[in-house]
Amino acid sequence: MRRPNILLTGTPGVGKTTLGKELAARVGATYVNVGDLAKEGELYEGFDEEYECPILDEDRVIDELEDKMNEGGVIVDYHGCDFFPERWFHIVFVLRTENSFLYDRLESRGYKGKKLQDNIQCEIFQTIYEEAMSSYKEEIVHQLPSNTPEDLERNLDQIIQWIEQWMKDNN
Ligand code: DAT
Repeated sequence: MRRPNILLTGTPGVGKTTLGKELAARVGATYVNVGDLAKEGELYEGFDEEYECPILDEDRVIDELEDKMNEGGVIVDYHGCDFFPERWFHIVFVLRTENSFLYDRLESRGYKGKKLQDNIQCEIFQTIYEEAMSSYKEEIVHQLPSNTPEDLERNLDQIIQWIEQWMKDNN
């Protein structure tokens, strides 16, 4: 049985992990958090002093995931999207959160100063949405509002419906 691969992307704090884990649990898919994967395998190539974070070794991340992606049924969660092979994903969701909500979420995660401001700006300038639109076919890229628990439920319902339709059409 063929199953689709889904990319969940967007600015840190928009709710990718929350949605991805719940979605995977409900449909029995494999959830992959690229940040955690990199941490576990130390898939880094240096440290970014300005952003105070390690630099992802994108090639090694791709090598690590390739077999799993070919099997299908994988939900990938990452705050960037331009380095994955385009062929991996059948649909791309860019989660979007209003500033006031995002600010509170990032602050309670301990972000402050430049890191907090940069992430808020990333959302205001819809940086990740534009990255997704230029990295994948526009018709497979969808924005999802991710402000409230009601949004989360609606997003889950919509994605599950889409998966069921995809499975019917492709098996
Ligand atoms: P990300 O994986 O994009 O960094 P997350 O899933 O860790 O984001 O969520 C960040 C915080 O926001 C976390 O405390 C859960 C909360 N959250 C996520 N989605 C939400 C939603 N739709 N409504 C309210 N809070 C949400």
